[in-house]
Amino acid sequence: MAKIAIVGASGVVGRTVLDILGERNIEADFFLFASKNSDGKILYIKNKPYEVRVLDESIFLLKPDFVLMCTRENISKKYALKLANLGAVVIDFSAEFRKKYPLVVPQINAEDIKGNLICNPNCATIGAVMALCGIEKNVGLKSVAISTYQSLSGAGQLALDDRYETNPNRLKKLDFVIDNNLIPYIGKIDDKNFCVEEKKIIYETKKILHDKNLFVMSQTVRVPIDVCHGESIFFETKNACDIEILKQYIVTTENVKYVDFAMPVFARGKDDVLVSRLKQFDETHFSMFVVVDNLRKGAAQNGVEILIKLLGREYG
Ligand code: 2RA
Repeated sequence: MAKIAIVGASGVVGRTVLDILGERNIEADFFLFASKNSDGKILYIKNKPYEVRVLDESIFLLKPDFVLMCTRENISKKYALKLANLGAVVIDFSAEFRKKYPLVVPQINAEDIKGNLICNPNCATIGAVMALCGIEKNVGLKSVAISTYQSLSGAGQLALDDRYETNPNRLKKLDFVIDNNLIPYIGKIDDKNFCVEEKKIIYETKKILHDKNLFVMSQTVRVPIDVCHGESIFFETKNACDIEILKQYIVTTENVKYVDFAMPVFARGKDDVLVSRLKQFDETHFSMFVVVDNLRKGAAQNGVEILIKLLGREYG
């Protein structure tokens, strides 16, 4: 049986990974790691208890076959490559290695799963590429403008803790009060006025869709909801297309559903990316509204789906 380590197991994404491993009935020897704060905590995979260990050099002695690194850049930087060099196949959720290593959404580019370090894309990117993939494959895309409405869980538990805080001095994670507010950037803003999240979406969309020439624009916004990112996507196709046919192309991607109104209340806790309100402006210009559960398909589920592909290859 495979030895699988889950690093960052007690965080919001890590806990969702444990839920999905259980839902998908993955059988393996699991080892859970997290920071000192979670030392000794008991977490469950399909009702089976596991004690959380402190992440330190001992993980290298464990020699896991697979590692799900549900961690931020600083931790991934310290552990991911070393684990990969020791023979583990690492699925890394941080942005640290996304430019140099395969960046995979299994429903789109499973063929890119190669080597010992595979990157899980940014949550908002995953929602967008899932909705765009069928269009890109069938009619081609010229340009895409992605405006996001991103939930607090995308920034972790501390941002969720800020949900109802009205005193700016008591905020744990966010720069501004989010209660009754919108924050029009996510991550640091550079000297050209692009924030980190916008740059991730622009770069990753082209890489996953294998289209260097695709023109991608992005504006990202944090909104006061707990889970699920909304994305308003305007796009120009290479070839003229009828709106009803386009709708059929969109749902050719597995786990993409077309609904009347894509909303967090319908997407939360579900496997599917929801697409709605497809509109046609002229022969080649369209828009749609997309919602993805950022903790599931936007993070944990995508990582577990990469793992399932790898397990099939090694143990199938
Ligand atoms: C966010 N997408 O929502 C980012 C991080 N995963 O903050």
